[in-house]
Amino acid sequence: MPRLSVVFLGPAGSGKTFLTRAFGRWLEDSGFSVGYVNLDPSVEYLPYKPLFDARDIIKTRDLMEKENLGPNAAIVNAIDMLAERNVLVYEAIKNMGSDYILIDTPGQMEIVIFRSSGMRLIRAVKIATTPVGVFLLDSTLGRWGTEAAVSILLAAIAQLRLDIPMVPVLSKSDASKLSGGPISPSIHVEVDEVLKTLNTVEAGLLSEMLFEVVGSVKKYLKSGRLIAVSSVTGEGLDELYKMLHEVFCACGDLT
Ligand SMILES: Nc1nc2c(ncn2[C@@H]2O[C@H](COP(=O)(O)OP(=O)(O)OP(=O)(O)O)[C@@H](O)[C@H]2O)c(=O)[nH]1
Ligand SMILES: [Mg+2]
Repeated sequence: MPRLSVVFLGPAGSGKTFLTRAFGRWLEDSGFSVGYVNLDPSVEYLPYKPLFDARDIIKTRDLMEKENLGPNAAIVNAIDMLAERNVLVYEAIKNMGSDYILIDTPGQMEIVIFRSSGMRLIRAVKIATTPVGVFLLDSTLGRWGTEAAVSILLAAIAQLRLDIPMVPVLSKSDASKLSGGPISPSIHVEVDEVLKTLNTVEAGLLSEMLFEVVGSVKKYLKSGRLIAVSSVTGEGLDELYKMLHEVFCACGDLT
């Protein structure tokens, strides 16, 4: 049976690390074993105990001090160094006996998505397991209209670059202030509903462009739903599990 892994991706501070922990706990409470992987060499505190930790290979802070680098140059160098040793990532993940492998990634998602070293790391994950990406978008920044449409687009770009199926997820649903918009705040919305709000609420060139672009890419997404989750209340974690399984099963030989 193929090994299943979930790769948490998204902009800085979108909630990747907390969701890795919250979803891991949800899986453990449901009787599954979970292997945690930290691919972020910059993180100071982790709320879970990783079986593989990028910081055992390189710490961004050490690079800053030893090489006199600024934070951005240091994180780029750290990911490059990690990618050079991606065989270690591959071996660690391959040897994990857990039911699920949850992979936390750096906040600077552009390094993972747009630089070859980030892509090399994800390739190592792909050789060792069958991954599905969870692309987080902070719902406190907006859960409908242009924000949600841009989120869907970002998830599609991540899918395109990394060549793994990507599930877009609105994080921090408990803290979302934008409830009661044209889409009632619910556990999930259909991508089509998001597109409708573009037309009715936010007329203009940006909405028009998003309507057309998202309308075109939505058929390539692995899910027509955009679900909302909270790592604080646990809202939506069961829905996330169901959605991941739909995607795993859609991948073909996983049942
Ligand atoms: N209210 C609320 N806050 C959250 C939730 N998830 C994360 N946070 C908060 O958001 C902040 C960032 O969360 P992280 O999980 O560290 O985000 P991240 O994407 O891993 O951050 P980087 O790795 O630094 O990019 C923290 O202060 C958390 O307390 C959530 O579900 N609800
Ligand atoms: Mg993090």
